[in-house]
Amino acid sequence: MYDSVASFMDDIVNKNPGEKEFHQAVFEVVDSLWEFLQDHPHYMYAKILERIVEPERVIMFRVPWRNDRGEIEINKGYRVEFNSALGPYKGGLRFHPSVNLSILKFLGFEQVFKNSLTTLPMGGGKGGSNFDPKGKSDNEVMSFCQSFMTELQRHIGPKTDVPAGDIGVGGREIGFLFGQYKRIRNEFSGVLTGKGLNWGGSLIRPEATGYGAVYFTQEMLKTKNESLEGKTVLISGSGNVAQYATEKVIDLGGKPVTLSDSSGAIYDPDGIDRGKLAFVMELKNVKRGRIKEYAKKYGVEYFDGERPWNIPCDVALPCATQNEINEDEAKTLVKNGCKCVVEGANMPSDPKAINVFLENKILFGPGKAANAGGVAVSGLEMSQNSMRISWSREEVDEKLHVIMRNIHESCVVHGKEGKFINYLKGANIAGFIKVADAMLDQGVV
Ligand code: NDP
Ligand code: 2IT
Repeated sequence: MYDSVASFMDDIVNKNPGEKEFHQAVFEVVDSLWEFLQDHPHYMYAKILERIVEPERVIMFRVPWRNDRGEIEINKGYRVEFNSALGPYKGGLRFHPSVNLSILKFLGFEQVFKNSLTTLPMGGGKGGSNFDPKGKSDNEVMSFCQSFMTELQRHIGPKTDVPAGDIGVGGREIGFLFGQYKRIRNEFSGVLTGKGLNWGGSLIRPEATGYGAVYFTQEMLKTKNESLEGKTVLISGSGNVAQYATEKVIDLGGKPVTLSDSSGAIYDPDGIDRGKLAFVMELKNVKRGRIKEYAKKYGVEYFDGERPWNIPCDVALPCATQNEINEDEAKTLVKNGCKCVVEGANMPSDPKAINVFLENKILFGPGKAANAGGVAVSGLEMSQNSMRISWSREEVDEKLHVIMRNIHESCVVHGKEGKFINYLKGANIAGFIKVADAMLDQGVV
C-alpha cells in the first residue's frame, strides 16, 4: 500500500512512461481523494485505486485509407475501454493530429468519473485517431471513417461499448461511422450516440455539453446569490461545446465576448449576439473556416496565435482543449476580476492554474462535472434507442437540467470546506464512490 500521493504517482509514472497527460489526470484525482481514502481504508485494502487507474482493455490498430489523389495514407486508431463497473464503456472519439495513447488514457480516465456523476448506467472509455480532418474533403473523411470503423466494429456494440463525438468528430463523422458499422454488422442499433435526428439521434444532444456547462455555471453562481444576467463571459474554442455554451449564455442574459480556435482568438466588446453566433456556426460547421473571419466580418480585434484569457471578465468558460489555461493566465483572470471558471473542455486548466483558482477561492467547476451534460444526453439517447421512442426537445432539456443540478448538488455534498465549495474534490469523491462500490460488489475483476 502507498503511504503518500507522491509514492503512488511515482509508480504511475514508472508504469506508464511518457504519458504526461495521463499522469496529470491521475494526479488530480488521487490528490483530491487522498484524505477521503485515509478515512475509508476498505477501498485501499481492496486496491481500488491501483485497479481504477488501469484500463480494462486498450485496442490499438492501423487505419489505412486512400486520399483524393489516390495515395494511401496510414493513421493510428485507438479505443481505450477504461472501466465497465457501471455499464457499457461510453465516451467520445477524438480525431486530431495530437492524439496519442496518453491523451486518450487521460480522457478515458476522466470519463469514468464523469459518467458516474451523471447517475446513468455508463462505464468509461475514449478513442480516436491522429487523423486530421482539417483540409480534408468529405470524401476523404468518409474513406477514413469507413476504414476506422472496419476495425473498431469488432470491439464495440450497444451493450459493450458506445462511442460518440469529441474534438474533430461531429454529426458528419458519426454518420459515416454509423453507416459502416451497420453495413458490416447488418444491424441497426444504438452503437453510437450523437446520431442524426432522423436516424436514431436525440434532440438536444448537439447542444447538451455547452448548455449543460452553462446550467452548471448557473447553479454555481446561485450559491453566491448571483446569476449570469449582465455578466461578461470569456469563451474559448468555437466548436460544438463553445457554440452552444455561447447560445445558452446569451439566453440567460450574459455577454459572451470572445471565441477562439487553434489559430487565434477574437474579442468582441459589444458581445456576440444570436446573429453573430449564427455566422460562427455557418463558418465552423459548414464552411469549416477560421475564427479570424469573424474579426474581418464584424471589425473586431483578432489576436493571432493567442488565447482569450487576458481580457477582463466575470466568468470564463474554456471550451477548446486540454491545458489551455496555465498558471500565469489563471493569475491574470483572477487579477482582472474573474469570479468563476467553468470547464466546458476536458482538463483545460493545468494543475498550477487550478491551484490559483482554489487558493483565491473563486468558483471553479471542473470538466468532469461541468461538461457531463454531453455524455448525459448520450445516455438519454441510448435509453430512447433501447425503448424505440424519442422524447421532445423540452423533455430532454428538462432531464439535462435536472442531471446538471444533481451533479452540482453531489459536488456540494462532497466538496464543502466550511463556506467554500471545492468542486474539484466534490466531483472526484462523488464520482469515485459509485464506481468503487460497484467494483467491490463485482469482486476481483
Ligand atoms: P470541436 O472539434 O467541435 O471544437 C474544438 C474547438 O477547440 C475548435 O475551435 C478547435 O480549433 C479548438 N481546438 C482544438 N484543439 C485545439 C488546440 N490544440 N489548441 C487550440 N484550440 C484547439 O470539439 P468540441 O467542441 O466537441 O470539444 C471541445 C472540448 O470539449 C474538448 O476538450 C472535448 O474533449 C470537450 N468535450 C466535448 C464534448 C462533446 O459532447 N462534444 C463533451 C464533453 C467535453 P480548430 O478548429 O482550430 O482545431
Ligand atoms: O468528453 C465527453 O464527455 C464527450 N466527448 C462525450 C462522450 C459521449 O459519449 O457523449
